Amino acid sequence: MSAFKNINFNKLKLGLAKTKNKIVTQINETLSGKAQLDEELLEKLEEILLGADINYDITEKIIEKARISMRSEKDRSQVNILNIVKRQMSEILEKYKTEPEFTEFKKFKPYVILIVGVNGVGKTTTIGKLAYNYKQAGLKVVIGSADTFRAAANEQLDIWAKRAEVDIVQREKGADPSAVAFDTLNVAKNKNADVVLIDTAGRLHTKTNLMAELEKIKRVLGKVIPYAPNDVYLVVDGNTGQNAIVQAREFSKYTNLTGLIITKLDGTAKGGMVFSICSELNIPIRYVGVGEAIDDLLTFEPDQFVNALFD
Ligand SMILES: Nc1nc2c(ncn2[C@@H]2O[C@H](COP(=O)(O)OP(=O)(O)OP(=O)(O)O)[C@@H](O)[C@H]2O)c(=O)[nH]1
Ligand SMILES: [Mg+2]
Repeated sequence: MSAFKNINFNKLKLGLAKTKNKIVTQINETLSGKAQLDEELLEKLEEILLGADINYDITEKIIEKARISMRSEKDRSQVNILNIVKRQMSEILEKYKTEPEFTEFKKFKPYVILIVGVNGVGKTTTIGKLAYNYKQAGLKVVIGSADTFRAAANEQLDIWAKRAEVDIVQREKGADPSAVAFDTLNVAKNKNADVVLIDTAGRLHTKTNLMAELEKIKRVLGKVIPYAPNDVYLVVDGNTGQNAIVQAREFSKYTNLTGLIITKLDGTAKGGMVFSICSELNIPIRYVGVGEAIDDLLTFEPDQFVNALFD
């Protein structure tokens, strides 16, 4: 759920350039010169889709649909084949179409979002970007720095808070992350804040003690504000491809994930993983990161995403 929409088609298109190149350009090259769709072409299509980190099931679905229309449709032209693929890809993302919006968000003051994920995926950067967007939407934001593990974590988040012009709550390195979460909610209540964003240390989903720490942070948030957190977003790195699904499943065992944020799509040709995630997980993708700048976080819109790939 969100109180802002950051939609920028051109930015998305640019951000997806590598993935687009991998999928669409290859498809176009394969199709060009071929007057008609045949089995050989279908096999090539299959290879391309699998190579772009689109999982086997989805690839098969797309190919099967293409095969059916190859038999039934008169129009076997390149444009039509591309349209079939595009339609299939849109359908996969379709289930994310409905999103409860602003009114829900406004019921909670503050609205509390906990950000989790493995090391280096872009959690802190994403918090900076989210804070900026919420602030731009006219909301009062407080960030909590519950990454007390990494030496430079406080400084890094502090820089983002200054950029976004929002308040931040920190403690010394080595402090209990739950204590920071506790402080942050109290500060937010006192300041009558609208949104709280809590950063956490990167943790490997295989380390049970670190995962248990997340449960504790969540528990403590609920002690200060019974409904908190409203959202727990898992940040995954677009470069990890299908491994993001493993991460999501592991984190889900410890905490109820309400959304995914996929970062660094600008640096990868594996953007096809978005389709795999949609088909394999029941967790909606909320935002995608397409760069390191403060306005490089975009609201995930299924139609836009497919259009940006094929535009
Ligand atoms: N190109 C690109 N880089 C990104 C994006 N999001 C984050 N990064 C970069 O990824 C690197 C790691 O980002 P952080 O925000 O520090 O990641 P983190 O998850 O907080 O890392 P830990 O706290 O150490 O677990 C930084 O260099 C960011 O600039 C993105 O959408 N695109
Ligand atoms: Mg961090």
